[in-house]
Amino acid sequence: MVNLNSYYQLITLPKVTDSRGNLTFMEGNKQVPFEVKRVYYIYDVPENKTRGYHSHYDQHQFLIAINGSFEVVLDTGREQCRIIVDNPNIGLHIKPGIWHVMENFSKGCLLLALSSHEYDESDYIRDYNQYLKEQTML
Ligand code: T46
Repeated sequence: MVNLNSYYQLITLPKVTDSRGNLTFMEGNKQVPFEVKRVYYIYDVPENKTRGYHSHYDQHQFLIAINGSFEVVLDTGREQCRIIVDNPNIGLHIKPGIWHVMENFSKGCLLLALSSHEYDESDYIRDYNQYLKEQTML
């Protein structure tokens, strides 16, 4: 049985502070633990709307709340946890194989996502029962 903790990691990014403000940076295969193939961002999420409800076969995601906050529920079918993402210099690395839901987006939240793969719908499992079935076959 694979442990829930092995599916994710919170990574603190560098933060360069001087009298002009803060600067945070990240590079693929360095602070971001995979080669970055795609960037997307999620914003203007209406109050109480939720997103995600899928797992990936191969893709890694690295999620940052550039502004505001959101929460991610991670679920293996056996274990669940909730991660609050609310700091522009802390990224959440979500590995493949974990069901994830994003919720409780704050007003004005800007979620920046880096992905290890180009967009490919066949990499998604969007049916929870299918996900559970595939988990039990592991
Ligand atoms: C993930 C979480 C954290 C594209 O055409 N290209 C893209 O690169 C992406 C990300 C999405 N799309 C299309 C696919 C759907 O028709 O945009 C539509 C909305 O995507 P989705 O419903 O998958 O969005 P979320 O917020 O539920 O999930 C997204 C990522 O898709 C997913 O990989 O892990 O954010």
